[in-house]
Amino acid sequence: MAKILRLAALAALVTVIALAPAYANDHIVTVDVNLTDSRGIGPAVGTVTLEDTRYGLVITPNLTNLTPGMHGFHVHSNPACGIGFKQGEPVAGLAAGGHFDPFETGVHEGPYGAGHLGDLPPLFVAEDGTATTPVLAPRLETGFLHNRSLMVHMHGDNFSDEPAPLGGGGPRLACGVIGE
Ligand SMILES: [Cu+2]
Ligand SMILES: [Zn+2]
Repeated sequence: MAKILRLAALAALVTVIALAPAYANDHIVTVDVNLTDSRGIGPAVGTVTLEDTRYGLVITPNLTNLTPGMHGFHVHSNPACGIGFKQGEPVAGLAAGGHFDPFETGVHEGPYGAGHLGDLPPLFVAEDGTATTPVLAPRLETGFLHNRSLMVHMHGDNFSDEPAPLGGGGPRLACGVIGE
């Protein structure tokens, strides 16, 4: 009897080990990121990986050549990073559209709020211009994100539309299209 129980426990353990890595590995998406300015898409600055976990989407940057400090970081609606035009003038990254908002909330409340689903925790860039600190977006998963884009803004993000709209991130600094 004890032997059967031990075998059953072993079988359960083997099953858990076999399934766990499959869940993680099947849901990793790598995004190539480039600088963006009013002339269009600029030099490559690295990659960001998106990974589903039981806690939500883990977003891990491996970026260089950014300006130090905190940067607004969001999923935007369109799979594009080029310029758009506002009052006849070219604007960096405008082709990406607005913050990903499938439920049409129209409000910027950050990753823990009830507004834009694409609101992420800010991206931290070290003094040497690299970003390697992962962030967690608890409401997101990779299945929602195909054919969207990932955007890094020039300034930070206060998770509010006040005093500045969309967290105050301002100009679009770097961007990557989220593919398969
Ligand atoms: Cu944004
Ligand atoms: Zn937003």
